Amino acid sequence: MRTIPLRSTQEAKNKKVLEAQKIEDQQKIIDDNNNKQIAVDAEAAAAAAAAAAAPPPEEAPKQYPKRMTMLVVGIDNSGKSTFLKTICGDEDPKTAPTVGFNPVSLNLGGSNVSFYDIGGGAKIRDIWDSYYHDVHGVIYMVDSTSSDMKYAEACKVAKETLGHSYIQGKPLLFVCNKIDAAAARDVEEVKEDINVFEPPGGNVKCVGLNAHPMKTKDKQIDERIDPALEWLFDTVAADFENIKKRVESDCELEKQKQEEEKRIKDRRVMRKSISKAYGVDGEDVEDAFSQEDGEEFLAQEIGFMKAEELEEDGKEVAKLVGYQKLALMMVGGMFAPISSKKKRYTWAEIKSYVLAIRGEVGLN
Ligand SMILES: Nc1nc2c(ncn2[C@@H]2O[C@H](COP(=O)(O)OP(=O)(O)OP(=O)(O)O)[C@@H](O)[C@H]2O)c(=O)[nH]1
Ligand SMILES: [Mg+2]
Repeated sequence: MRTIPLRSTQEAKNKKVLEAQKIEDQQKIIDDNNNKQIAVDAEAAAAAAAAAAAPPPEEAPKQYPKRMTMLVVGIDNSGKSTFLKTICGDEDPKTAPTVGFNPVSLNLGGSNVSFYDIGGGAKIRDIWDSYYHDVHGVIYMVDSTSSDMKYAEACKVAKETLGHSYIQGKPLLFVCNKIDAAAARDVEEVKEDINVFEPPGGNVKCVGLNAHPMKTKDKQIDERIDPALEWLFDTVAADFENIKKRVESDCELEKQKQEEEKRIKDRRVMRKSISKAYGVDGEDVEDAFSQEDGEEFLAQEIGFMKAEELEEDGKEVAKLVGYQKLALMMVGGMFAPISSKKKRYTWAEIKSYVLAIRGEVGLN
């Protein structure tokens, strides 16, 4: 795996200049000494030479949070998977359109960065927002060479995504990819079209680059990639405690939202099942047991061997759902959920829930 140097290119160049200067200085001292013909102690000279030959002291590695998670989005063909393959060391990445979600992991010494690579095809975009709450930073990628039609689509989707409440305010690396291709739009133009503001010292950075190493002039990894990534990691790390708290509260919000969606869906299914038991609300009668079979089925659903073991309240609920198979499974799941994390309902609670749904379909 390729190691990201985590030092900006300019800093790396400065370091090289300093190292060259150091060697030159050491050489000058040796020459001066020779010229003056000073008697040099052999042992001291050997020590000096060894010190001169020793590599410069290593820079202390950066301390990043143990785990950081980055979302990588943008519509199809923007180059997300290529970018991730490149930063993982693939010199000639080959990709196919990503179907769904593909996690990519990068090791930075003591910390691990997970990238969520999500397919950008129109049919997959529905799943994007189920990942937003969970990430500390975002890489948004646009193909700067796309046709006008595709570009308009890219701008519309980018505005929606970057305006999402789980995304807004998180460190954002905005990438205009394929920037050296002849048909590439200018970074400033793309920024303006998508309303991306890059305040100095803020947590938004825009960069034009080539994600594919074979598309750069020298067929090497684009030297704009590492500093851009380093900026993102640094920016997330600098405000990590706050971002982490935000992710935790967004995760809680998301959990509540999903539970609410599940409640609504379950209610809809229960309504349909009860309707199927009685042939109401536009449904045909389907999967309705006899009283005897229905009670036995519900008893087994909640772990009893025989129907007689079922409480009277349970039998009443079975009757109220018209002994319909799916409805019996659902009320059984409410009374005796398989998962210990799920709420257990009493027969009285289940009965009032079923009565309310019967009311909705005109059965009371
Ligand atoms: N010219 C050029 N082509 C690139 C560059 N980066 C990626 N590509 C090409 O763009 C195409 C799409 O790249 P992918 O990485 O698969 O795009 P994606 O964003 O992951 O697409 P989906 O998974 O469908 O969302 C591929 O043919 C890549 O080789 C680049 O820097 N320059
Ligand atoms: Mg992809």
